[in-house]
Amino acid sequence: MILKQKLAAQLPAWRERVKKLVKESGNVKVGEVNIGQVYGGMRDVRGLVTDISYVDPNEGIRFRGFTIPELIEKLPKPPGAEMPYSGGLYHLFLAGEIPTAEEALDVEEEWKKRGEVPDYIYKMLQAMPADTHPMTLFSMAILGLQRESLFAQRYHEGMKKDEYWDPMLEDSLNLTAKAPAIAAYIYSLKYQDGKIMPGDPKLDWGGNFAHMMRVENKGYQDLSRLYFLLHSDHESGNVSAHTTHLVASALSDIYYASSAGMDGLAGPLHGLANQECLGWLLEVMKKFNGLPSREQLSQFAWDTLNSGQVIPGYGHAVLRKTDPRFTAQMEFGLKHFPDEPVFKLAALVYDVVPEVLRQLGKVKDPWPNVDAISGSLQYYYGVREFDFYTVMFGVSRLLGVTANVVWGRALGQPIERPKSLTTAMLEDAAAKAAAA
Ligand code: CMX
Repeated sequence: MILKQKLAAQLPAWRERVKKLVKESGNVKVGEVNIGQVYGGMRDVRGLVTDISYVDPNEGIRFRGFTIPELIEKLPKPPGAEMPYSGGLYHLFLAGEIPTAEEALDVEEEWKKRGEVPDYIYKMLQAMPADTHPMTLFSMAILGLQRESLFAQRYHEGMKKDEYWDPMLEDSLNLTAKAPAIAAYIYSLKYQDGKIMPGDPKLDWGGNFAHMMRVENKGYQDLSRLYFLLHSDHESGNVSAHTTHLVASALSDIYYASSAGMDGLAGPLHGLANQECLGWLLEVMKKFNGLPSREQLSQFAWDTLNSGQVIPGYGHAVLRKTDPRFTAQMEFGLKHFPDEPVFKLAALVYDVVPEVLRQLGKVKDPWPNVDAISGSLQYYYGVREFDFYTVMFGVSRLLGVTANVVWGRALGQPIERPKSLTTAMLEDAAAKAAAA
């Protein structure tokens, strides 16, 4: 496979680079940690490394140095499509460079070969109670595949540390290949007739997801490709990426690690915000029997805040400007269905809610994040069961977390184990600082 050869060719130089950095400059400080950060969710503590993406607080995400508009322009696209192959994005994540069409198709073809979901996974999902959350089913399906892990098998047989990345990449390709079919089946099981929709071998990974969801529409194929690009990676400190990295650092395989990552994604302050968000928009529509005025919407937002809830889809731990992932989706909606009422409401919320959050005084980022609008685009294409939305986020996020874990293994990253302190120790440190 081209991707594997490209990765293997880079590794010796990368390993040397990291070894030299740590050996010669291991004592150089890159930041300090204060008591506020220890008790405050480690915000802005510089303790992780990834070369796959970087989130600038004012600019937003860059994947391997490229902004979202640059990627949409430069990555190869299926014939006639507006949005790029996800296989090309995965190549970029892993090999570090924009692929040719041939290289993007190399990944797409691998995914096709590896995409069949074993029957026991379907049976396991069918056995669950009907009210099980789709994210629980998704995480279970990933964990259920663990018995297939080549990494686990080869580790037990004995392999050199330098080789770890290879079965990790194999596992990652096998898992990401199956993820769209698993997600579409969960949708069928929960909201359709429970039948397995076979994939279309003529379609790419993103387009095939749309097909397996039974939304036979070129617009939805492109939305799926865009969605999978936008949600894939957001550097390594977010809950899903960090959890996956942490679990994998114990040399747990990709199935254990990314299933745990998906459990973090299922939290309402993280990926589940996209389902909360559409729920909130629909509540507004219901209360005002359609689009509200600006004043009505502002009052509704205040009512939400006064009842102790957050405005889902707004705010971010790192970003301090409108999330470019929001902007890309907004542009897609404006181009394809500017007059759709729920989309129009999402746009109106963007006009009204930042000012409300600013007035609240404590929110560091009053701007929308990726989740503020994604549901309204799905809604337009008829995918309206919003507790499914985080599963699509999960399919996409697997691209980022698996690529990171492969690189983590390739560079020999060790088991992660930060140090804890007691509150009394922190009080002691505070008293000493005050006395000095
Ligand atoms: N609505 C109401 N209050 C908000 C808020 C929002 N959208 N965003 C932040 N705040 C509040 C926080 O709850 C916090 O209040 P307390 O001091 O009373 O606890 C205060 O403002 C300061 O928070 P912050 O430093 O600005 O934000 P954090 O880094 O702590 O949290 C996030 C970031 C995303 C969890 C938060 O903005 C939030 O809860 N947003 C709504 C949920 C959401 O959209 N999550 C999705 C994020 C993207 C993703 O991961 O998918």
